[in-house]
Amino acid sequence: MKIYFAGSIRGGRDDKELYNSLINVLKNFGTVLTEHIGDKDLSASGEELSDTEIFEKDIAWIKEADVVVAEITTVSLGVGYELGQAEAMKKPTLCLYRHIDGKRISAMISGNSYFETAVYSNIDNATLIISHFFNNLK
Ligand code: 6K6
Repeated sequence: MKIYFAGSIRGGRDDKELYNSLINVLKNFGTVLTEHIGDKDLSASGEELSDTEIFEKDIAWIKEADVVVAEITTVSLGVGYELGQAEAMKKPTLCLYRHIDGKRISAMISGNSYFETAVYSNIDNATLIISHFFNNLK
């Protein structure tokens, strides 16, 4: 099972430790192609690859992946784009987010029945949601 994990980079790195915890949970279900998303040393702008190389590599990884899991609490244009690509490539896709007072996730995600979206509040209930997602894959 190859898993593409998506999380904000230039959209903001406030949740990077959470991404790392989610990636560790996901590793129980397969190979995470995008472990760097949880890298605590990755700054929002400091990157070694050109933007074209990043784009081409990530699109190839989405194609290669069996499933896509995204943490969407921190709004990210890149994650939104990846979700659109995941839908176009018919990849089973789980979107996880945390409730934040006064904030709502985009209707383009919550209003799209293609995506499985779930609210979580800590790594334990995120783990249950992730297990349920993998156990119910067709
Ligand atoms: C090097 C090491 C770690 O990251 C880098 C370089 N940057 C990126 N590398 C890989 N994927 C990236 C990078 N920047 C953005 N992305 C992709 O877009 C990721 O797969 C994320 O899910 C998403 C984040 O988009 P923004 O708009 O928040 O940057």
